[in-house]
Amino acid sequence: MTTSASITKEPASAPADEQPVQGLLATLDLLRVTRNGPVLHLRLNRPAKRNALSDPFIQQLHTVFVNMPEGIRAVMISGEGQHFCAGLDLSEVVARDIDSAVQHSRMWHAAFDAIQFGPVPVVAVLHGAVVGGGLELASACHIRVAEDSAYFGLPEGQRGIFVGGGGSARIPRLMGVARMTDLMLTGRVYDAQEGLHAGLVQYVVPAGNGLEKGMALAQRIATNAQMSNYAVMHALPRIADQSQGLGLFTESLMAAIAESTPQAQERLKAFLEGRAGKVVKS
Ligand code: 1HE
Repeated sequence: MTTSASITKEPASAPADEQPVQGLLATLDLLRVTRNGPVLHLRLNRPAKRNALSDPFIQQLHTVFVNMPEGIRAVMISGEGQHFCAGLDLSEVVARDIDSAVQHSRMWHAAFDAIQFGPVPVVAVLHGAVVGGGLELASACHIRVAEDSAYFGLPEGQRGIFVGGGGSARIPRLMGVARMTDLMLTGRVYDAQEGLHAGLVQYVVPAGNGLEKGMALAQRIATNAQMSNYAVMHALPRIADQSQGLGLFTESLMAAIAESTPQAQERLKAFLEGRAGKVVKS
């Protein structure tokens, strides 16, 4: 189902250039959803519980990515309160049987797959605790911006459980199996700079600057040709999982599709006619 989210009057608490959405996405109580032109901003909105991810929370995240409003070209996810996300809502885990535990994990997989392999690129803005399922959520996004207050951990080991939200598949692809093993076995916690060096995040900014940086990146991403963004989101990680021979073949097909779109043709012509920007180091 597609719900078009049109613009309504801005609430006092929203930044001046962000507008609330209407329709289905406005009914979600665990997410506050606003838009700034082509960028949808999702705030995890359960600060009293440190944005711990309950079942309804995961379902609401899923709902957004399968009901992306018309005209949205990028998403930014951030967390309300002192922390990005405390991970799985531990109060829901007690006394779950094996069947429902498997189904529960598969529900997280479906939601986070809808983020990673969804319609548009997603920028996560991270601050405070980014732990357990919170790190799994961040790892399903495409760009991660950490404020220097951010810290990363996988306390599943301490809680007697294992990752179940796709972390074992996604996090080693960012930081490597050895580093993830260290976090899980020893309870080690990385600060923002360590997260940057390990490959968990692409940017670190001073506390309080994350939303501005994240929005600037999302707005920039939103200007790309849609098929280029699609190729980066959908083809690149799959090619990385393929053998070199299969990867090169997939790349050729994806490249041919991307360059034959009208958007690509127009952009290539614009450069050749001196109407497009050059590549410069900012
Ligand atoms: C929670 C949760 C939660 C807070 N589930 N309720 N995740 C963890 O093991 C992390 C557990 N949380 C913490 O270590 C800390 O809460 C924080 C470092 C994130 C934040 O500390 P702080 O001092 O700011 O907050 P707080 O006082 O610990 O928590 C405030 C409230 O949030 C409190 O509830 P209250 O009713 O007493 O006010 C906490 O109980 C509640 N809360 N975190 C439930 N996680 C798909 S598999 C994924 C597996 C995992 O994610 S395992 C990792 C789980």
